[in-house]
Amino acid sequence: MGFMKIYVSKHWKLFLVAVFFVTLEALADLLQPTIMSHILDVGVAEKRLDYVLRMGGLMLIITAFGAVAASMRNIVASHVSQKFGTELRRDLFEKIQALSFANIEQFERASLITRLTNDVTQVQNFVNGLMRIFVKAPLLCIGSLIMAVRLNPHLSVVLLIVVPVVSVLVALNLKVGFARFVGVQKSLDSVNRVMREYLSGVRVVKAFNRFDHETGKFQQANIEYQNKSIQVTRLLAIFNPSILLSVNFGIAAVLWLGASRVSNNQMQVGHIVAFVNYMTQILFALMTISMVFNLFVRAKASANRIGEVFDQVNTMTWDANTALPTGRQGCQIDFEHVSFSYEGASGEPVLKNINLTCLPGETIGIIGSTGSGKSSLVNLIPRFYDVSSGSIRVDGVDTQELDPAKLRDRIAIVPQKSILFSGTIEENLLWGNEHASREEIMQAANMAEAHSFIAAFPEGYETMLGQRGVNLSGGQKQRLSIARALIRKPDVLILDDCTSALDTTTETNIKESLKSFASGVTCLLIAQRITSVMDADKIVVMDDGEIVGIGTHEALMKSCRVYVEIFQSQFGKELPHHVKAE
Ligand code: DGT
Ligand code: MG
Repeated sequence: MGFMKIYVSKHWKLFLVAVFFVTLEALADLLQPTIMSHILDVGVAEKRLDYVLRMGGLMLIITAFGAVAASMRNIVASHVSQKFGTELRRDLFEKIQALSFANIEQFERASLITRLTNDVTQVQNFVNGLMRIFVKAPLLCIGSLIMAVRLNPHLSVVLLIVVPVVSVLVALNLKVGFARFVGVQKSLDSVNRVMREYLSGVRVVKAFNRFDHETGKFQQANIEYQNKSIQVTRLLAIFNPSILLSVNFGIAAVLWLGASRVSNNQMQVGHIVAFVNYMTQILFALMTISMVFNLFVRAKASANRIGEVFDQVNTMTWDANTALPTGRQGCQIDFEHVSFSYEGASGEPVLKNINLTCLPGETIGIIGSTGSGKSSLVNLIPRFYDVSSGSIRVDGVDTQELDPAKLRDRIAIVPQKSILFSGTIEENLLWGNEHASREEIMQAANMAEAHSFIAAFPEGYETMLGQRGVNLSGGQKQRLSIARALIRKPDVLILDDCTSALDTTTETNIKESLKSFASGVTCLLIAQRITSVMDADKIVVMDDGEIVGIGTHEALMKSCRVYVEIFQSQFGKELPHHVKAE
């Protein structure tokens, strides 16, 4: 909840303005019953019409005054709470943006979305409520108490019993409610998660006819959400009427006590009417308090969840003064005894003791069976994750000391799974370099064999892509993400299995263009097909998280069993006689 301080310090002035108007409004409400009692006891009892009219006029003026104050506080409250909500959402978004993958993986994606949307709204609603009714309720409650006691101390005995009973009820409501509201929020998370998973995989769900299964999953989450919400509503259904009942008993007691006094001529009717009026105001104030407390409980649960995100300390640190040496094309990358696990130092290592040097301008092919750690290896270079032990040096600088943004400026990556964003093709390509000219874009698209299919679209480079580029084929997406990387003119180019969806002719063409492009660029090329990496300067063979061979194709054919096995599985040749089968 510590994060709230920032916003409090930002908005407290306007908040006070709202409180000022609320106070005026409450004062107006508090004066009415007393004036009413005067009208009854003086005007009506003594049959003085002019007095009744005068006092009636005063009541009208006070009401108008209260109404103006009410509109003012509404305006201020809406303004402050909207602004607060927007700022909170923006800051939370920026915080999430700045977190490392390791940080983000501590939260489920769906829960991050609920935190950004529903949780922020809950807190915002509370802030709004705080300024509109929450401040008014205690004012009215205490004010009515004072006015009632002043009006008639004898009747106030009733308050002595009713007020503590109701306070206990409100407190209990709070205590029991909190855990339940947290539960409701959690189950809303699951509904979102199931929905998200379903929507992102909707084609596969339909293809495998898993509709019933998914519906079942959704129903389960949905019903749990329903049950939790019902539990909370039930709780409210018990507490609110009990509060109502207690106060109504109080009113009955006032009428009963008052009636006996009036008949003894010890009290005037107007006092009883006013007293009952004050008690009703107390009742409504208490009901509002318990309602706003529920809002508070919900907001607190939400604020805690938002706080959890704000409290994340970025696992990635760097030294702002460290920079990569400039003026050289192509970077040297050194892996020294690198081990890595996705679950932190204690987890099962995905990479074990990796030692590898990529010289500037070299093209390194990486091959190995699926799950052997190829993608994990290259993802360490732009510091998507930090190594568990060992170090990676780019141009001699340990990446752990480098600002990831500076590091990533020099690197272009074509991820294994092409990810594009909604927008035009051109906008997507400009991700590589926002200042690229049309010529440069077309040149890169040409190299990536993408120009011809883009030009074939009626709107060419202006063609709109759907979310994640759904309106493109897998191969088209791959070629666009290659072009996007080339536009960047990087020092290090990482191609993670980027030709898997392309036919061999297209792949060969791209490789030819890359050869001229990549001269001087350090290029890491992951591939499944040996032909894709055969002519690399160096081929790295990965097996189960380890490097089992580094060398040229010829050298590996002689010395690396795993490489030969991959070769055989792709070309079906006999084991060359000079490789000893182990
Ligand atoms: P591929 O792309 O199928 O040819 O396989 P590689 O060689 O690229 O394998 P890689 O590096 O994606 O995965 C190596 C191991 O790491 C494998 O056991 C799965 C695991 N792994 C990969 N990505 C993640 C991740 O984001 N989180 C966690 N916890 N584990 C991951
Ligand atoms: Mg991979």
